[in-house]
Amino acid sequence: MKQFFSVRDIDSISAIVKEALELKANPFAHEDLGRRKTLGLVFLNPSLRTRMSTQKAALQLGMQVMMMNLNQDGWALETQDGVVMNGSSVEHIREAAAVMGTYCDVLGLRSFPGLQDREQDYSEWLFKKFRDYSRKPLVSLESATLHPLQSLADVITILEHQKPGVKPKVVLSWAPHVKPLPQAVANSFSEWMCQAKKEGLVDFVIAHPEGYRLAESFTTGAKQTTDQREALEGADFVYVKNWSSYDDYGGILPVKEAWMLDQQQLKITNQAKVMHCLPVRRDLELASDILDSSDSLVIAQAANRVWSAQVVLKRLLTDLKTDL
Ligand code: SN0
Repeated sequence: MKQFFSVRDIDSISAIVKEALELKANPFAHEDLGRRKTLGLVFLNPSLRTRMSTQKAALQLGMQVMMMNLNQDGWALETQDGVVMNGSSVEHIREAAAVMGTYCDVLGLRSFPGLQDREQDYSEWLFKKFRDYSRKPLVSLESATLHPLQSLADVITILEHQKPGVKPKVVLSWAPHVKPLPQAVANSFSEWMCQAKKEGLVDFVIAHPEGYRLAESFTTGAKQTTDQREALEGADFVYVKNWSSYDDYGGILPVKEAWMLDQQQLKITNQAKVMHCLPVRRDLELASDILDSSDSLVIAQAANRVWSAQVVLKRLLTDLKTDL
């Protein structure tokens, strides 16, 4: 593996989940693989789970880890070419990424979308520039359009908690929010679920209000509906997540129906387990009585972030070794 940006960077979901569960059973089995290798985690936006789980995963592989909150601690970054830097930006991404590439063997980058210009965000220009200028294998710690480490942890959690012998019905259900959030978590979950469906592992439905459809490139193969009730019927897993509009890009549109999942709606499901990537706003996105019940998998999901990061780092490190 040379980068981890999307589901397209892996061959088989069942194979990578199996490998992740082997690491979960035996976290220190490869503690020498990352010896004398350095991981640099670069953040342009806040993070709790990604930061801590990826660091823990790297340490368990014997790596050294450096963190950089580039927006807070670094020089003001210029990301555009052809700019005379006589304003507030101090350092160009060309030099900043290249320098960090000389210090690190593997890099990770978190960068949210601006949510102003859809084409620009969906071109993933920042991730690509950082990858190209750093000249090192790059892991997405959530980019403008995708969050693959989260989705891998989500698939691990679903396959661990599924009822034996039945193909689970998984529903991605839009939730209300007060702020325009990226589509990244939803796009990414959908992309991974569509691939899991192809591998015969799950059935997958997306439920969202009018105006909230996701980009087609990430939803091919998914059933989509604006009827939340219909989607929830017989569901085994409900993944709750807000995203802003893709069509009315970055917008928050008026929604008449009550989309926040609560115990009442859960009754239509097949005793579904409820998922959310966190952070979650209680009683806005998801009812606190669900979060506080045994129906919630949110902590198990967050715990599995370690194994999703560790399997990805393990594969990147293995390829570094074979390059030598
Ligand atoms: C991010 C998102 O992409 O939805 C990160 C999720 C892992 N979530 C937020 O920015 C939440 C912000 C808020 O104010 O609730």
